[in-house]
Amino acid sequence: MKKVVTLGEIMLRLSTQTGELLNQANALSVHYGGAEANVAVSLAHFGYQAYFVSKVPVNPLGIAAERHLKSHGVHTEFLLKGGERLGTYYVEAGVGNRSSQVTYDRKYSSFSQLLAEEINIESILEGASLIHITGITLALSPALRELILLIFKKAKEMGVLVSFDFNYRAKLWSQQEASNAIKPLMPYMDICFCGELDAVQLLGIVPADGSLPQEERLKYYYQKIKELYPNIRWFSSTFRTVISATSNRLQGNLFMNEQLYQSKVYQLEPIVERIGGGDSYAAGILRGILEELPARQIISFATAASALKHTIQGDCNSFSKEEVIQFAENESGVITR
Ligand code: KDG
Repeated sequence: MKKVVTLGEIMLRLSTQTGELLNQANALSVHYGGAEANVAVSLAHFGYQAYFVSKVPVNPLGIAAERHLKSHGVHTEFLLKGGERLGTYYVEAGVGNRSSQVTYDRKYSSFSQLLAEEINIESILEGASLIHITGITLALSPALRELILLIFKKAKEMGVLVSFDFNYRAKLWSQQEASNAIKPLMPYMDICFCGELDAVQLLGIVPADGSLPQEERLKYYYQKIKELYPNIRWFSSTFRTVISATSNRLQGNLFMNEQLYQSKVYQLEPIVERIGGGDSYAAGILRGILEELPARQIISFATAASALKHTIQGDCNSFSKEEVIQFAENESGVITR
């Protein structure tokens, strides 16, 4: 079983019931989430030894966050204990034409106060096949930005694949701040999850001709980024055509060996929960790359994993590799458990 590592913040998530605003709620439902934690959960369900590196407080919420990870089979040996609090976020469920809203309450969280010297980089990377980080982690502090640069450099020395998902969150930082933080990391990446807006707004790529079909534009952006950073071997993202608040079309895109591969299009209807769809997708791509699958299988598996995530509550996916494969192969788009 291959070792894979993700590093980021795990948060308590409190959400309203559908049809209820946060300022009306008398009860909130509890989930635990965080982009890199969600990826670790998916990878554990796909059969990897997934390690999640983070820091949680010594209190019942820290214990609950660790219990969440362990219940999904994620290894928590590198989960540090201490600091002030567990980051929290609130989700006001969307309905009809009103989309869902996220409110962060994560300042001074144990993870955001983490110092680079608290992490033994060599030991977290020892024996690992891959490390995955997202832009959310970079947004949280200068010390985390410094740590991630050190980790990426060491990973390259140790032959560990480096995966990065832009995951830009406008509520956490400006485009300029994100651009300044992400650009120095680009020369270390092997796998990059980014879309059109990331390419233009964060990497400064000249916008593609808007009259080109979406896939041609994406190909253009990936080629341009690859000219600047030839080290990146895989680029990926999804197209989500928004039909309504409860229905979308989802298609995965993978650019490798100078070619763009696309999955079949899933009609997601009804959508139970969108949060974590991108993380499930990323984990699916990572699994395909680690298994050295052909491009079409990689993209088919990842998009199916993401489509399945939209059918369940919470931030993370708990479908097994076999269930995702069954779903991907089933033309009717139905899964039986
Ligand atoms: O990708 C899903 C994440 O956005 C969610 O789990 C919460 O990590 C999170 C964040 O910072 O928004």
